[in-house]
Amino acid sequence: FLRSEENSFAASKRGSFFQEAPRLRNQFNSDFFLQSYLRRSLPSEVLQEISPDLENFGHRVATDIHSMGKECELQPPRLEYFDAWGQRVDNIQTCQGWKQLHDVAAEEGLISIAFERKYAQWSRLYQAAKLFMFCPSSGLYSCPLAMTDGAAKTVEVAGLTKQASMLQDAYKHLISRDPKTFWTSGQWMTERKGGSDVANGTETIAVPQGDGSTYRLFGYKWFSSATDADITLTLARVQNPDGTTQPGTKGLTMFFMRTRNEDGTLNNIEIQRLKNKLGTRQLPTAELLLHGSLAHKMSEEGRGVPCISDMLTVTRFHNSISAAGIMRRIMTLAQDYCVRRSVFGKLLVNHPLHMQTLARMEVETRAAFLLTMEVALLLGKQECNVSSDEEVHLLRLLTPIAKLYTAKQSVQVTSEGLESFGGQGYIEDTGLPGLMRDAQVLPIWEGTTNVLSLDVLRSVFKSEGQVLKAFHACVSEKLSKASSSCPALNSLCEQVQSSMNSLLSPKNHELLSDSLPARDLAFSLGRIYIASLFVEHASWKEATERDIEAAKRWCHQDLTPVLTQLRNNAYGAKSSACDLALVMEG
Ligand code: UCC
Ligand code: FAD
Repeated sequence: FLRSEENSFAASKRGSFFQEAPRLRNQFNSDFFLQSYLRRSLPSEVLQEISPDLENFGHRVATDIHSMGKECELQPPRLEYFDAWGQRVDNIQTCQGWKQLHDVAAEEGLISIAFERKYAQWSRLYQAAKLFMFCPSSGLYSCPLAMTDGAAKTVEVAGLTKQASMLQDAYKHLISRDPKTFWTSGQWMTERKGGSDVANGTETIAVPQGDGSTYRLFGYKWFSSATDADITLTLARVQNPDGTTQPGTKGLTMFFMRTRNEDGTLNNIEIQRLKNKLGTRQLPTAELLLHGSLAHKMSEEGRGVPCISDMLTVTRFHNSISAAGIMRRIMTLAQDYCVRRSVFGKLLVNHPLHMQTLARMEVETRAAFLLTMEVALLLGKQECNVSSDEEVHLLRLLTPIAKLYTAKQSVQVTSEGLESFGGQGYIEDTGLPGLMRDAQVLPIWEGTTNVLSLDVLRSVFKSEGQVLKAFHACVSEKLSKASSSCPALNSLCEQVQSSMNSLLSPKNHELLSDSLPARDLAFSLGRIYIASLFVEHASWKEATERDIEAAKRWCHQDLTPVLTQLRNNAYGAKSSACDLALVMEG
């Protein structure tokens, strides 16, 4: 036997090698791409003014905010149905970290920045940069914030000028920087019969109280993520005097509701149960019974869906920010890990095959970031009334495209990211699996991939093709500017232009008349637009060789999968029948 001091696996010792964990550094200072993008996109005086805040926040999301988020993961919400004396209370117990994140959100201006508009049309980009760093550390507090932002926007658009002081008051709370007065909002749309098909799925009825504005709601909301919110926007069918309601989308009206009464009790809401979910466990997602909840009509009768669409635009934008943020986070950790982990005699960073894998993730991450920030710029312009008609159309088209594209990327990149840590990537205590579980919801909520692909078609039809004209004009302009300022990009720009021209050629208009190609079309539009953003960035005066390389790599993939499928006859009736047969075989 070896003497115990020579045996490194004696009971009192656990071996001498311990792998260093990946380190999370300041998420602003260490993000080269974020910094260079902001330098290019913001006026220098704006950047100079907001940089100290971004730097400070980049530090916080890697330190104290990160700890709060971790606590939310480790101590998920619990539902207490009854108090000690048997009274039904339906209290959602959340951890200290969750409560602190509420205060952080107010103090850091995560909502207010967008509405104060101190930096005019760049305010949304400033907000997006903060949220991008925040969401992977936020313990999913980013979710109620998305809905709060969406509610503030909807109240601003629908109510501030003409409606009651109640809405003006709510607006002040939603955009407050004071934690004591800051409110969050929910968005209660989904019912048992339908989350996508809200028009046919909504069973909730609104019984008028006789004053033309207040109603009592009766129904069952099947998913409510911000159950501990102060207010919510929701849909219901107004009951006619004879007890009937109008079916379909024309029967839906949007309502504003306080979740609690003045005395703190719930507004005739019973929390039936918390959902047991794959991820997003930090969130108190619940099923709610509304049994006479007092609500205020906010839209015109029958205009609920178009009215709540203002909220959807903002929450879908947040979804894209979260997707891009989660991708950046796993990338940054994988990048750090590859200089700490040695395998087969050398560090991971010295294994070209490993670096090829990470480089592919990096290109996807940059792509998601560029597309999301483009939406931020367009939204900021629209809100400051400085958009051209073309930019308004573009915002309408790119919002669903960015949501559906980045959500799918985030699932793929977080999965690859976990693998880049080997077995450790699968271990809960590292905090890594949570990123993947949380990413998996991004393509589902706020409209699934197919539903958003159909929304892309909706935007085309509704604008009589103007959104595609705007798309073509904007991409062409970016390409032509890029190739004249950076000749090295000429052939790349020509290639993208030609892909876009083929895609949007009149002979392909049939693609827009059917739902079957909708998904591939949306992905094609997404890839082409991202290509134009890559070359735009690569042609900037401070661009690096890596920016040009990233643009090339992006453009060398199939930019128009819809045309590839078209050539393969994938959208004919025969192919459709085969789809059915393949899926249902046996
Ligand atoms: O999932 C949810 C919350 C999760 C947590 C949030 C986290 C956020 C990110 C944070 C990350 C950490 S809340 C539930 C979300 N639910 C959805 O997204 C619903 C998905 N389904 C759809 O989007 C459908 O397409 C519907 C419900 C919009 C379809 O409704 P309709 O009524 O059947 O559709 P119609 O008939 O085509 O449209 C009715 C009207 C039309 O206007 P008018 O009447 O003027 O012609 C449409 O143009 O609504 C208009 N409209 C829109 N307008 C429909 N969609 C839009 C749109 N996107 N933008 C503008
Ligand atoms: P379905 O509509 O039944 O979809 C099933 C499948 O059919 C999907 O793959 C979909 O893409 C596909 N599909 C649907 N329609 C079409 C079509 N026309 N053509 C082709 N394919 C189609 N909702 C809220 O209102 N508030 C919340 O706070 C909220 N929080 C949530 C939190 C979590 C964690 C989750 C998972 C969901 C939450 N939701 C919330 C609900 C969410 O928005 C819905 O689940 C989502 O919109 C999908 O609706 P559904 O579940 O009814 O699926």
